[in-house]
Amino acid sequence: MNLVDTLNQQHALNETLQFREQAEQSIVAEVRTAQAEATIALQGAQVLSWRPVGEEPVIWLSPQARFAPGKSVRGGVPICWPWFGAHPGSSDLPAHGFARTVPWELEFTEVLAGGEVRLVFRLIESEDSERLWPYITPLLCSITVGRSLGIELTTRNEGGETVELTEALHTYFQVGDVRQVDVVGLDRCEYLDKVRDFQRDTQSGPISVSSEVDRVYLNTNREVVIKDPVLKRHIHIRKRGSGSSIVWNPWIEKSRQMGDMGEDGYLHMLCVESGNAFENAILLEPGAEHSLWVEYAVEAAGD
Ligand code: TA6
Repeated sequence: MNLVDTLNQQHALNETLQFREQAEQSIVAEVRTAQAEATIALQGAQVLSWRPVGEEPVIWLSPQARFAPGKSVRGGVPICWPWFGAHPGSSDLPAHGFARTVPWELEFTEVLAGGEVRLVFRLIESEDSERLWPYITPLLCSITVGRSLGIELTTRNEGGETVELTEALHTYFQVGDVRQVDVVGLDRCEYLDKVRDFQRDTQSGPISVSSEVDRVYLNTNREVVIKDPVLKRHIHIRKRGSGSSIVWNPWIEKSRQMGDMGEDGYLHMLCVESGNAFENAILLEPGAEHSLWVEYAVEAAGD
């Protein structure tokens, strides 16, 4: 029996949750309920789509996203772990760690009392991953699909030494036109501006996008809201266990260089990532556990 059949036999929940092959060796879970639809890839436990019933999709996936084993997928909610950004010690190691490009095991699925569907995935360690990260730190990702989308990333340190961890849920949100969007909630927050060689600055008022934006906002646990006048909605981004919020849009030239953003893709996406990066790194002592949690919700809004 192939893996898709095994998954459907062990974890399918009638029409609510089914598994299928999305592309060559890329298996996805399809969630369909009265509240929402979502697609989640087993590689990286990566949410690829989420759409509450009656809404436009909330999570953006590039029309040129490539699905191949070991390759990151442009869009959705890539999990950056156990480091965020460039590897602190070696530039030839993959940016944003390896969690998003390795297979995960589906531990269990359930339908919650409120009708939401919950899936819990566990990262599968390997000799390759242990070479990159020689620590015993099992990683779980719990994804709850309903009118809101909840994601919790839990790292447990089962080794004998303290580990320094950086991480992020690198979420691509779909917007009507990024040039007309305002991002609020980070006013007066300090940030590192990657576009200006990580120069430190302080946010003044809402964030708007009219060129490449790549900022790591530090020491903030605040809720962030994407105000989208084209789609006439606000996307609320709540988080716990996260000291950093990263705002990124590659704009025109960077998109062209990346080659998998699709024609004008940058106009319809905005990353607001919740994580622990730079000085917000997590020092996880032996026996300790750390969870990063987010919840995304959409509210109709005329402005
Ligand atoms: O989170 C923003 C960022 O670090 C940008 O600097 C850009 O590199 C982006 O992530 C995408 O990274 P990726 O490795 O997915 O192409």
